[in-house]
Amino acid sequence: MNGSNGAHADGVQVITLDNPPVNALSFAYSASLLREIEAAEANPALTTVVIAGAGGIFSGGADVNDFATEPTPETKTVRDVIAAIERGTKTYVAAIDGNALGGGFELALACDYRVGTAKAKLGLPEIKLGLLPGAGGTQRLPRLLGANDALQLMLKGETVKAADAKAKGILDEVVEGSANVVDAAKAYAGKPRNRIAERQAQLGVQGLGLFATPFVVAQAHKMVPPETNGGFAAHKLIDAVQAAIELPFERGLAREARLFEELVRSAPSAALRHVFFGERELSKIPGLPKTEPLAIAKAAVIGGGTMGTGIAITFAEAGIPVIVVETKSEAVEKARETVFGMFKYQVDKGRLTQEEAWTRANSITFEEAYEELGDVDVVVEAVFESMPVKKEVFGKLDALTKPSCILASNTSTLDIDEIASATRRPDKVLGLHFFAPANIMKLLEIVRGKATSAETLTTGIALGKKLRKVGVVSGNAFGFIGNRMLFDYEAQAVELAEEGVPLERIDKVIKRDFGMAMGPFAVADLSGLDVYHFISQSQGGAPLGRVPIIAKLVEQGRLGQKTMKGFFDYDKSVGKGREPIASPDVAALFRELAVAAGVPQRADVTDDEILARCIYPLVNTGAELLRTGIALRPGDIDLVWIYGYGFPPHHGGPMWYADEIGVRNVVAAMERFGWTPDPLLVEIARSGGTIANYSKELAHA
Ligand code: T1G
Repeated sequence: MNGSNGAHADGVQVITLDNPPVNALSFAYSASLLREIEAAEANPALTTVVIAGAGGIFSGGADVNDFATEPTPETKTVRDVIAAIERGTKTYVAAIDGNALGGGFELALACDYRVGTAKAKLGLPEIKLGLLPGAGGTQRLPRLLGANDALQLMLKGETVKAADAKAKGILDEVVEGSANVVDAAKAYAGKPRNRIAERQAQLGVQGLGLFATPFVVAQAHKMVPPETNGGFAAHKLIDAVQAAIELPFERGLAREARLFEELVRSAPSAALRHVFFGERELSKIPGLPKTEPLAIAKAAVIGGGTMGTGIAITFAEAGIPVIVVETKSEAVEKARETVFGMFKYQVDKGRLTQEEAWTRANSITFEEAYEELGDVDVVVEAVFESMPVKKEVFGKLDALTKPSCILASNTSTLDIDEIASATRRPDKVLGLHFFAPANIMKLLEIVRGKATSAETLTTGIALGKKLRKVGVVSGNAFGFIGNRMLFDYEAQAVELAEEGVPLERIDKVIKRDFGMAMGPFAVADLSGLDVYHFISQSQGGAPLGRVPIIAKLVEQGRLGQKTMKGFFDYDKSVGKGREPIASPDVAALFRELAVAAGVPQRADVTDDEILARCIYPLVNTGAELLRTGIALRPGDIDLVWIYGYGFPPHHGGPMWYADEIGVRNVVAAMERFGWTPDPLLVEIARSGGTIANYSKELAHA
């Protein structure tokens, strides 16, 4: 815990933040750091204190684990360390190598000077945790950058690289090499104190431009989502910056602290912290023997359609050369055009330089023959969703790729074990289920078959990270995790429409009121109603819902966005053809089929019932996936739905949301709807527990 290793000869003490893995400024570590600052302040031989970070990182900020505990009046936090610096008499210099985030950046902001290496990255990402910078960041950063720039940086939670930080005046100097940054910092020894607050405080509020208030604050409140729909922290952060503009420094700090306390106790922040830790749990697979992942130097994708080209681009953007195989020359050309078109779009949008796009595009080659795959390390198959077709492809791959090559299928619903049976290497087979568009969507379902080896699964997880995906391990069952839940969710939306609830009202409740990225009918139109119909047929022909609405719509050619009409109509002049428009014809067809099937028409369905009947199927099916071991943890299920289907992260995902509502209440609602709650939910409701805690007990069972 001791971070000081100070040589005092030149009146300079170096204090090194050393609390692996990210030098988090936990309550305990802050207390230790405070003692070191106080000792330095008491040492008359010192003029300067340099604060550096060990392990190639300055600090990842306050310890997020601590927010689950109630601090006592004796608890020391990073705020106390910063207050000691603020009232200190020494000159403080931050020597920053690597990340300085959250409280780490705030600690640096309290110093008089900041020196960084070229790898320094500074940011206040608290908004992503449903928080605001609670250690003076909302008061010091506006005094350094001006209110507007500071707000933008904090509301986006983005990091600033060294060169930009120097240009903005956040860093006083950028040096090459981590060893030099401490020496460079020492060179500021004896320079006058230059605390941002002091400097600006003398200027009073005019220093920040009082005129800024009406524009900056009012405008900012308009730019962020409503407090009840993902914007709670953003509005409080804006309030804190308003205090920086209008109040003296000390009072601004007090207001920031009050707003922080309100946020750290809030449901959205608890949900977002659950997402933060859930993402870091994903690669921890209980019972998986520890093995090294295989090196993936070269890849191949079979199939150059929308998914195949998107997957190829994903590999190229991760710096892995990739071959796209299509068996017909015209399909090869189409795939090539798609890929180059995508990179050109990125350049036009300014997301890539011409050179970056060129490098990436050139790392993708196109072939008609499997014979070119002799030296690839992984193949992702992305051909038509038909088992015979897939088994033929895997048989060929098995014959033509090197023995160590991993064979993955991008199938969204088919049986990985059956696909693997077409090869002599089932231990090397797994599912890598990308979500469309594959180069944009972050979710990747990593599906383990019965024979998938630990090495193969470990490699799949490592590859997911390399491809910058949120990789969730799933067992091998119909629909894996996401789509298995999606069908039950869609079925309930259809049943509500059968009872006479307008489709556009259902989508409004789910999208605009609850916060899903899209409503259930818009999602179905995006995926394609023919896809739903095909999957229903492959599962024995039962319709989604109680009437064959999808079969009828497919018959009428209403396939969704791709035909400009599905559940909704679409018009290229409205929202680039992606804005759903209610269709009286579809409403009439629903009524006709529902009345013929004897489905009672209701005029008393409330928005609350719509929400519950659409979201609770996710909870019920999620519980089944947990109970049957298809999903490892409730957090995994939550991340699938946040990253794959746009579930509002400030509700933490469907399983977290069920805990927010209370499992007893969810089960009672299910029984009112006439559903059969999953036994796991009934067990949790009976015991008065939570899904989150149950899974922890399960993990330790
Ligand atoms: N608190 C607690 N644990 C943390 C942590 C943190 N701030 N940051 C990382 N970890 C753990 C993480 O759970 C994982 O644990 C391990 O470190 C490696 O993380 C008062 C209120 C720093 C860029 O939001 O962005 O300061 O799984 O896999 O990819 O105003 O971690 O090994 O057991 O992510 O190298 C604000 C969050 C806090 C930064 C490193 N700070 N962290 O990325 O490693 S609130 C943040 C990150 C605050 C103040 C406010 C990244 C990273 P395990 P990792 P990485």
